[in-house]
Amino acid sequence: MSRPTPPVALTIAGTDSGAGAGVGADLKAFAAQGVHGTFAVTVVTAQNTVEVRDAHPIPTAVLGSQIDAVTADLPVAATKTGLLWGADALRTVADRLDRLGRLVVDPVLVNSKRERIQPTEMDALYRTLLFPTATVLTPNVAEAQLLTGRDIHTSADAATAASALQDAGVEHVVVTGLLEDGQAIDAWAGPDGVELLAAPTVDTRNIHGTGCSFAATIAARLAHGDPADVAIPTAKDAIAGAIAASARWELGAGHGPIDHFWRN
Ligand code: PXL
Repeated sequence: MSRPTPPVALTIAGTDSGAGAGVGADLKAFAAQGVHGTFAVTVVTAQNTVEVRDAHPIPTAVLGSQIDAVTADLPVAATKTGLLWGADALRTVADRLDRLGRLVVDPVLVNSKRERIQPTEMDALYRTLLFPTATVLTPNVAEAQLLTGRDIHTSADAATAASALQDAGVEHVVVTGLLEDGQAIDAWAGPDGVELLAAPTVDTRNIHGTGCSFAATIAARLAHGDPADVAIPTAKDAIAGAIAASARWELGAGHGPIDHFWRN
């Protein structure tokens, strides 16, 4: 029997050939929430659980035409942006904000070693072109440090940084990935103040793509029509469950993927 039409979400992100992070993770996160996932690729990476070997940027004209093709035909209710490769890719997205539905911006500025992988001019472009339209912003600790110029060591620092980033015109900012007292803490600044979302840390190497998946799950819930203050804690629980479920998986010699479908 045919089931109801699912909502549609779009991810604008890079690919990870190991399918731990990027577009592959986002599509799984969308599917786990019962959302039809679409995608526009910014950069193709040759990557596994251990390393990124190569990166081939997609011409911005082709990035734009992917977004145009999807949005011309499918009812995109929410979009997540991930790795945008260079200032022109960011401008290509910014030119199309009116067609993206509710927006989650995951500003990917550093690699897993916390080294910068995008030019510094991107920081200001994110702030002026994308943040004001975003419903939710999800920098990790390293990205929040770059975007605010403040050091983040404690959950209190993360909360301060999240509040500071609201000044760019975003309603909800979640600074992710702070480890403190055996808890994985996200500092969430919303319209009513700051809240800390905590989950027990899990002893596992399989954490590749957690940031991508968290942001994509928020976008999926927004596509369903959830308000952001429901979507954000729902996504935190979904990803905490996914990390716990894949803790003992043995996929690859490095940081393996998480179990998006742990509830299925
Ligand atoms: O998690 C950041 C990220 C985003 N996008 C792509 C990635 C990664 C990390 O590996 O590969 C494509």
